[in-house]
Amino acid sequence: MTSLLPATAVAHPNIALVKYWGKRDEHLMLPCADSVSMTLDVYPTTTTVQLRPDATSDVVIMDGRFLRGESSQRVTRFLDLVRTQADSRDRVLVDSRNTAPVGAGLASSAAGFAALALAASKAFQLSLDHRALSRLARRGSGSAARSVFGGFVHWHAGSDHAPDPDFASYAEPVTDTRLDLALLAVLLDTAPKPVSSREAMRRTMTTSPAFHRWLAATRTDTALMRDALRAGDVQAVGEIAERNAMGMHAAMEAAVPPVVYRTSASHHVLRQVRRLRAAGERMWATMDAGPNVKVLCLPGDAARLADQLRRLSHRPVLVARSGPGATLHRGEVR
Ligand code: 2P0
Repeated sequence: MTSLLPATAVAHPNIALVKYWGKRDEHLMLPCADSVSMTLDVYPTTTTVQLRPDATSDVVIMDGRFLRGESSQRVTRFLDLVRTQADSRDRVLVDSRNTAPVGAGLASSAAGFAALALAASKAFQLSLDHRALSRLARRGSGSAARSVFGGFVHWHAGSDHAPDPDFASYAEPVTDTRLDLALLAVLLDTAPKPVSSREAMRRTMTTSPAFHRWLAATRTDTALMRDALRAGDVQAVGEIAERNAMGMHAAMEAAVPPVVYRTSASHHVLRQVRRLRAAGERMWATMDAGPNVKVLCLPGDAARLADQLRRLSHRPVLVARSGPGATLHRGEVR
């Protein structure tokens, strides 16, 4: 029996300190390696799911517009997973609102699918624990598995030798750390990505001679990152995060044809980060599937370093802190 009450959930984007890049199973969305992230306190996505038992198709509204084509089908395929688990054929109305500005590089599918997984599972009255919710969110977008939780999060790749590889790949919070980090995002470019991250991952895996070396390093980096978080060692966390991200971009750029997200403006900011660090500042860079440079630092240094980066880049710099996991509240579909 399903409820007709709408369910509303809120989730935040996350930034990976050890990156997820490459799937070993595209259908089940199983990553090649573990990753470690920090959920942010900025730009929540709020998603409401309302069952429409008499309808013949799902309706998806994103930021006030009807979603069509492949984006809408991706949501429907995800909802089919929820329907299968709930043993229901009910169609739904999804109303999702993002708060990230276009091009911030933080309007990720992670917050979107984490919020959708929570709202949809509640609307269909599935009782999922957090781990099961992260498995479900993963099926929408890999990194969404991590946005189910707040603070630092470890997404386990699981193993193909596990009895159920889908079951073995879930995220969980990192509880053995007291480290508090800030993230500065230098917003360099608002143009759409030249290549979607899904296609870029595929191309990197299949054509980049540097991919397997990066993947082997990433497996080590996850263990080292967990140690560094446990020790509260900001320098080790920063160094691992920076080299892991730069190695990921080097691997992408060695793909055929190359996947190039770093622009001359990105390289300019990366050089400034290295220069300031050489002058004694504790700051480390990371980048995702776009040109924006994100900088990890201690919260007490964040405002000052953000000012320096604004002055040096002439671009807006966003300051984020550690944020909460996905949460639920009942609401009305507007
Ligand atoms: C990450 N990124 O770990 C990496 C680093 C971007 C660069 O997760 O295909 O949108 O939906 O699983 O999660 C972006 O990839 O990709 C991502 P899909 P997703 O944050």
